[in-house]
Amino acid sequence: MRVLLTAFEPFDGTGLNASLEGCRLFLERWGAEFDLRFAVLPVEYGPDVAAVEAALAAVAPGAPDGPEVILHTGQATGAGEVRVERIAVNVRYGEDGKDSQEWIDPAGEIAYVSTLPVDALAAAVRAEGIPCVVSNHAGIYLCNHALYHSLRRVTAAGSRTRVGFLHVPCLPAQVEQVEERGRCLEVEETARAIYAVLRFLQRESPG
Ligand code: PCA
Repeated sequence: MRVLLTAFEPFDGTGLNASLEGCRLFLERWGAEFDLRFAVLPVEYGPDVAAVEAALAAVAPGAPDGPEVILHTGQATGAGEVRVERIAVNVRYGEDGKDSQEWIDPAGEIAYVSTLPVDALAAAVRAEGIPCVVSNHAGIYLCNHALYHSLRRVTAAGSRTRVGFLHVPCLPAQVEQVEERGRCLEVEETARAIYAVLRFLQRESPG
């Protein structure tokens, strides 16, 4: 199964991003089981989707369908469980930071629904003993932005590429650095959650 997997750079001052650490461990242990390209996205509107585009161009140059799956991952600060995101909304923070909000694309669809089987994926992760829920809102920061972009892109292209997003809790090391965060997950659990999702999709993939 051809996969584009992405994580985000550290952005919260801890020097870590749980999605990046989880993806790295997943790649080390199980990456070879997939035809996979990995990209790290900047936490900045514009460069995030440019990095997605650059990775897609490299995944399957000339292959009209691109990867079979685009799985974005990101850190959900404060979450105590893995969240399989169902919906990307056409809203983002403004240029001046988190005090204002604007449309991602004033002419765009109000929202897109993930084309991954989110309920089945959450169950597959829970079956591994890892807390996991379906979430209907990825927020309006970069995680939602990347998911909105990729869903819009494959929809516009009429591509069969399936697109989704896994939001993962902070790592224990991050919680120690920033006390009020409270909840976290070991990196091993995050890596196994990513593996459970991709293995589930690989099993039901026609190829
Ligand atoms: N989490 C943020 C942005 C990058 C990341 O890992 C979010 O939830 O939008």
